[in-house]
Amino acid sequence: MRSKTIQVFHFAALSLLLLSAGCNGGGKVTETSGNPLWEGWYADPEGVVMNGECWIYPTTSARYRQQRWLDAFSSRDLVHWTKHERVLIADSISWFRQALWAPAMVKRGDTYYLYFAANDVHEGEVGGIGVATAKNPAGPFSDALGKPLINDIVGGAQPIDQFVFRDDDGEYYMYYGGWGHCNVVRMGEDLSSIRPFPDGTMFREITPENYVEGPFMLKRNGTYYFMWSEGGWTGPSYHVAYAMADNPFGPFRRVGTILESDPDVATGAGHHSVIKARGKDEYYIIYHRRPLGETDGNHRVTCIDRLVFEKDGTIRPVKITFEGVAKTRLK
Ligand code: FUB
Repeated sequence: MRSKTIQVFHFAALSLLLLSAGCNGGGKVTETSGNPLWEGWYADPEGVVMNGECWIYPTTSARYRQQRWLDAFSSRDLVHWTKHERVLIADSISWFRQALWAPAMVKRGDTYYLYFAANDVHEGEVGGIGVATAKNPAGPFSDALGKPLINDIVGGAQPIDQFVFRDDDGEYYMYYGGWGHCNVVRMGEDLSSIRPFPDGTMFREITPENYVEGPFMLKRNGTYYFMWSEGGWTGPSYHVAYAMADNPFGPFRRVGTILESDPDVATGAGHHSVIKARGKDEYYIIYHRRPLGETDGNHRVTCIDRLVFEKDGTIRPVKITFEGVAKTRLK
């Protein structure tokens, strides 16, 4: 089944357009994305720039049994977004029971690899991290293996919340883990298997202090920035912290918090990803948060704001906004 593309109406952007009219002093209206980026409950957003577009793959934030598909969203400028419905559906995953979570995306050549977690797996059950492939970022994605890529619980890490990072030497590493433990594995040539590290081990635990879930890795000016979510995702205390290292395996010593609730804007800001603007040292953090007054754990919306590096290489705590970001060109 081909996924259907529909234009997303920008209710937040439009209202902010009116609010911000004339704010640049030249009488010209500054158009921003608005936050949330679109209507609907969506969490754990993986933002990735491909072919000059930003694609966001979020979790459908609903009860576990209702989490049976993934939608995606694309934009050329971070302001106008197109929704691509059901790029991956549970019916195409033979081992699926419930809880399709936290996608991660890699494009290599003309193939798109969509990593997902399914089943909220526990010891002795079938589930964990799977991989689906397609020739189009909007799918339809097909389960590549017919079984999980990582099913076992290694070192206490629930196999969920995977993020795949490509290092400058061409190696791909997958960081993953819930239940307060994070592992890194080395991806095989086919990006659908894992292979041993040079020392023969398959899994390395890299859990930093306070880590809960949602790992993300970014390399900038030779420094590895490892980021993760802390607290409980159903509550207001959920937030993001980071560490810096000179290699992809750490040790990752916690530097500080970079994303958290703002009592005037939203609560439970976490489970994020980061993208970079074209040709500039400008970064954007894509994350979910809970609107003020909402208490349902699944009432999470996807947002974007600027992520700024200080001159000394540390990360400035993010100011979460209702405005979101202005138009930008992407790489
Ligand atoms: O949406 C399901 C789960 O919520 C994710 O896997 C967690 O990281 C949390 O954000």
